[in-house]
Amino acid sequence: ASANLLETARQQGYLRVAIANEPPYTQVETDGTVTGCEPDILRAVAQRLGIDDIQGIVTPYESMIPGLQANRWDVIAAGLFMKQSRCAEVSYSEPVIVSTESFAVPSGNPGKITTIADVLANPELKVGVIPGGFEEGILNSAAVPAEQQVQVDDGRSGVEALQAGRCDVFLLPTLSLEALIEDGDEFEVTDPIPDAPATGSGAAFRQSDQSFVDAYNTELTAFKATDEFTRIQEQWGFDPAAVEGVTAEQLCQNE
Ligand code: 6CS
Repeated sequence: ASANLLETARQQGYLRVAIANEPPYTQVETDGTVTGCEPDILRAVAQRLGIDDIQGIVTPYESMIPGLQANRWDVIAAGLFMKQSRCAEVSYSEPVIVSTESFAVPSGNPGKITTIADVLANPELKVGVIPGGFEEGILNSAAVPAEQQVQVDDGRSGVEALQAGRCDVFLLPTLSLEALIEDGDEFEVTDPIPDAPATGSGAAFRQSDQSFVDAYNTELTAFKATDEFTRIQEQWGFDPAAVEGVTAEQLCQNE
């Protein structure tokens, strides 16, 4: 860990951030600019702390916490949803996003899959999931057998797995699926899954950088009260009201 992340980042002019390139949570522009709801909020709060910019590194979800611990980046801002095991390993800021999970299913949803219980009730049904992702944890907590889980690298690979018939449904955040699946496609996105936990995320730092996290939270609280915070949420299709009054402590109870 850096002796003093705030001083180092101010001097070098940026924070190194792990992202996923999964719109609308995270997105890399063709010119390399890192954007999406969480990076845009991270950049704004970092600037309030006197850090000019952020520098993004695209990495799989399962590598984000190991890479943070190995000092390959300073922060994760990827919609890395809070839960007990992750909160034991990193220090999260207060949440900036509260969102939902859905299934991508064949149009018309012939299998009538709308809940995790539906998946559990049909041992033949194969569900696409990203390894190490929050969705894999939802399936494991519900004791969905490993044989029913098909691992896919990222959102795009999940849609390809559906198209190739390697899985029957694909579990991912609602808004990520909506960004991947065009209207009138052969697939559609279900309503938010009622028996999946609330998905909340904020920036994740090394626990040794707790003094940075404290300073970050002070500026984040002030930023949340601005029109700019609302504008960023709405630009990316998130509901700014969903995170109001929700704390990291609450979201860290998720299994
Ligand atoms: O927290 C996670 O692991 C999940 N978050 C997002 C925004 N997409 C997929 C990933 O598995």
